[in-house]
Amino acid sequence: MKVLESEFAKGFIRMADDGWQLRYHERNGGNLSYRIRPEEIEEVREDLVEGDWREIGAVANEVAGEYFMVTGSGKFFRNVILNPEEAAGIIEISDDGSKYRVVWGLINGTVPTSELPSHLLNQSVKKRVTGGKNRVIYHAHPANVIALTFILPLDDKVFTRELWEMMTECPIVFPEGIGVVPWMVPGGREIAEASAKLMEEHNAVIWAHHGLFAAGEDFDLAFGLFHTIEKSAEILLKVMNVTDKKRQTIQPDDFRRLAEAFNVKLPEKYLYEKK
Ligand code: 2HA
Ligand code: ZN
Repeated sequence: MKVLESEFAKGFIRMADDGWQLRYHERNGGNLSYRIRPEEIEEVREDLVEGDWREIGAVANEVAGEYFMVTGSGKFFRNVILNPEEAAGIIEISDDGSKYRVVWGLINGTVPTSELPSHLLNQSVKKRVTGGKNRVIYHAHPANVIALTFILPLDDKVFTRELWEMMTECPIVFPEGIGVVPWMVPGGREIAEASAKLMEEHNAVIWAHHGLFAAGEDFDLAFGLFHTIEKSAEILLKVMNVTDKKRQTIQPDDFRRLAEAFNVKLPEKYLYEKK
């Protein structure tokens, strides 16, 4: 089968286009990776080639030998649906986790996303902590989340609690909370390692004054998490636009009752009493 006939490629392209439609991707902003199942790669084997091995810039040995569909560096998300073979591609990771080679797409000299180290380190951590279930890592520049990084303290506990309060479903969608990385230079190993460390505990990590990373078992879950967090940030900004004091909100004991009713674990560190 051709790569573009496969369900995973169709899901990847649809998610990229959804992100563009929802205004998460100005210009070439954002990037997406999907860890391909062995049976999915076998289905498209006839369509693959073997490029030259190149350095990743970080060691991702927990995903050694795996195949990923990734977006291309400098490519615009709005073009993924029109020209997926140039805006995206499939890479194979070497057996020592330090190199990759292109096996499909990324044509006309395109290279994988500039955030490849972050994607592969996050993919490594999430693969391990989910027992292999997590497959998608998604990064984009959602306006409301970014705006909050100028207003709230850059603290996991504050971001998680404030975003939980904005919609009752939030703590059910991200009970493990949201990690926050202070401003750092993007594209390298340092920010990749800082993010991956937070991904041990969270499925979403905010990069201050830059954007958001979300992880998920499939495209729906990763995109749904990203979308929920950005919508919650939008509500919080709407409230803040009107007042700096909420008349009423969801209280710590309400969250505890919610956790019981929906059978989720909400860490107590997020349920502090506010002054
Ligand atoms: O432009 O989002 O973080 C791609 C990016 C870099
Ligand atoms: Zn970015």
